Amino acid sequence: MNLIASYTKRLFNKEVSECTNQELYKALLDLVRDRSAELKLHEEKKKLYYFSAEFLIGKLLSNNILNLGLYDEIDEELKAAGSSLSLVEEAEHEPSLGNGGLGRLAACFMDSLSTLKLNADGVGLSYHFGLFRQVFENNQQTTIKDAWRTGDDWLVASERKYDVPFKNFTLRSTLYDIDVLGYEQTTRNRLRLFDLDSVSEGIISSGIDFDKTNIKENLTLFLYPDDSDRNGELLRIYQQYFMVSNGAQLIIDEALEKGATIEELADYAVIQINDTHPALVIPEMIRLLIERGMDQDRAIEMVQKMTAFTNHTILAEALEKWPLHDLEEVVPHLIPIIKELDARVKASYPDKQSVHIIDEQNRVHMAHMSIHYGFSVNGVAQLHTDILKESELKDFYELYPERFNNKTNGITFRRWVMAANPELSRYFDELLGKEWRNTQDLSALLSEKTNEAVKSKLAQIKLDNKVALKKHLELTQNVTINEHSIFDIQIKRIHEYKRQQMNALYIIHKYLDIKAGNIPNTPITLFFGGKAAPAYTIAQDVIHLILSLSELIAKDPEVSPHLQVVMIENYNVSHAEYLIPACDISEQISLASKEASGTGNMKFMLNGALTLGTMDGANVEIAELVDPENIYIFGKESDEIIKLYETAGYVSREYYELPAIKPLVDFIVSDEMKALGNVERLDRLYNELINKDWFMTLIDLENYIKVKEQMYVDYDDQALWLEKVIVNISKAGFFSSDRTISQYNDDIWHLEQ
Ligand code: 26Q
Repeated sequence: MNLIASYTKRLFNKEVSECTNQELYKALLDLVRDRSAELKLHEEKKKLYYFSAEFLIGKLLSNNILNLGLYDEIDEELKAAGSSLSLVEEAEHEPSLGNGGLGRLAACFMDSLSTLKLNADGVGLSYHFGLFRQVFENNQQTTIKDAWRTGDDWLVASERKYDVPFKNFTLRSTLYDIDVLGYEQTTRNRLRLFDLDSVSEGIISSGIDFDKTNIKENLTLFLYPDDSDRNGELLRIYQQYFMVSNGAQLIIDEALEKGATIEELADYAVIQINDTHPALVIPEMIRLLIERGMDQDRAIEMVQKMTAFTNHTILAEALEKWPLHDLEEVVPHLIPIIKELDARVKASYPDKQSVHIIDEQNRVHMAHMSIHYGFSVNGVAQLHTDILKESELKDFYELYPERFNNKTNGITFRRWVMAANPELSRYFDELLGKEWRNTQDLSALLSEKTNEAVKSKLAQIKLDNKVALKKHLELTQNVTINEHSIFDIQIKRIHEYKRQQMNALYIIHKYLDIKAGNIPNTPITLFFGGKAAPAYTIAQDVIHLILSLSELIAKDPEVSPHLQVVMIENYNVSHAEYLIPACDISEQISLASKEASGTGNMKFMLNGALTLGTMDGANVEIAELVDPENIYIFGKESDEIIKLYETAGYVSREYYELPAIKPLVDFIVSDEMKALGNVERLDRLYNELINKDWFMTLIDLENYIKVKEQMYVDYDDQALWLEKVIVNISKAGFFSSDRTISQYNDDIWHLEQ
């Protein structure tokens, strides 16, 4: 009972009960650091270096306390002193070192790697501000910088420093480490984040604007937002090269320090590149090996044996292609190597332009380089990998069928149920015993499917989590929600392919329906959360539409008792931890073939929400596991969508003219919307939907409305609804990232266990 007291005494000369939450946070930070330092680093020969431009780790305090096995003890001590872990954690500032799914996946993987006792570090950048902070003003997104490095953070400066050569100057780095603890382990791994010594926060002018050309002072200031229109920004290349050159030097040094010779490097290191953002590690590592005396053929062969690539997208516009000219500007010393790599491909496949690294417009295809000069390529869900093999990367699959493999994504149960939903976790303990915490096997719950006591307990936990979310939103954004309503949630980056705009059109449908006198049996609260890339105009317009609808409905006394729309400001991991446990309906409504996997879908399922989704990404695997009666699937399937793209067969106007659809789309530019919204944004979105609609919002709209209405009706039969919930939870074990990481290790990395 006296764990924290010794720290508060030493730091503040106070009892635990006399401390502010900020002081308690500092005390616990020190306590966790001391305990972490007692955990050993791995000593096995081979190490995985997981290279990623993003690690969306979220707050670490309660996660680390949980992994140290101190959760209950500390929470009790805090509660006895009138506080709690979740209150103390309010004092921690979440690091925003990722955009969305890819970054969060990397964080879940780090947790699983440590838990599975695998020797593995993450390699990335220590951005000073990470992704922007989102603020709503006049129903629109504005962006400000997010200072997360408060001094009371988890970064620990190391002694390692490297020089990274660019065209006209050399920049120096410092390596910062963040410990990554596994669940109840005696060993730890680290996140290795490089920062630029000469960086200067003073060059930020206002908001998130800064001098883009001042590389010596800006390189690690910000994380790039996931722009949908890529305009070959040089700074992004500077960042990527800085990350991989530092990482490659670290790999070589660590191997040599263990007594390796440079010839043996591949026995000491395997590199996973998380999408193409770190792909320049291939030519950089080749360059460094040559510099250390290896001949070129051998260096290329060695790097090829060490490097594996994960693809996270099939959106053509998201595949990185850097103009050779830009690379010449930034890293001229890599150009001969990239040209050599390309020449070898062209010599082998002279007529197969689709697999060349440098194309006819002199652009360097990072994915192509990663596939030719790596030993493994994987997609992140079965459907995604199949599409890569059959269409996007078909020509590569024909050349190297043995390199292609699937690794369906997963999530760490430590954060996404044990820490985020402790009440549900304790109930699992009670029902199933504690073993699920190590195995993530919840299948024994299935036999409780018709147990009324279990159902009512699950309903009680859901209500408690709704109340917790209600309090959280009252505190953070001053809105009040109805905990007795259906919680229908869509939280993810704002992107046309994810189709938040389709959900918004549903809201219009429901609004008009209620206006016409059709009152829903149970009130409905629709939640949205997500940031839009600042350069992505249509995504901004979608946010504006949702916020305007939210205001319209809130101000309408006829409708507001039955329908509420809440857009979460600055959606991030911490908000997700409140939203997901409180959810009834998980919106996974991407246009089929476009969402590589999704991982939110898995988090919701685990926390007892039912999925409303298309046959896309990992939804397909969820549907296979739970059977059709326990999931709400709608919309066209991927084969048909892919065919429509090939034949340019989708004409949005044909759908717009349908009597059920036209009034909904027209409402966007109605007088009542224009009275409270920005006319330019509303007009633009309206025109986009009727004239282009590249991600086919209207094609699935009618079917979506129908299935969603059915879902609301089914919710009222709580006995049956809870049976479906139980089936979903009982099948969620497959989506543990421990399973995913075991598969990566068995098939790709082959680390000692
Ligand atoms: C690229 C170039 C320039 C600027 C930004 C970017 C950039 C940044 C981030 C491109 C893509 C991303 C992020 C992609 C991403 O999050 N993909 C998601 O990965 C998840 C984990 O595999 C999947 O579950 C999602 O389906 C996929 O969308």
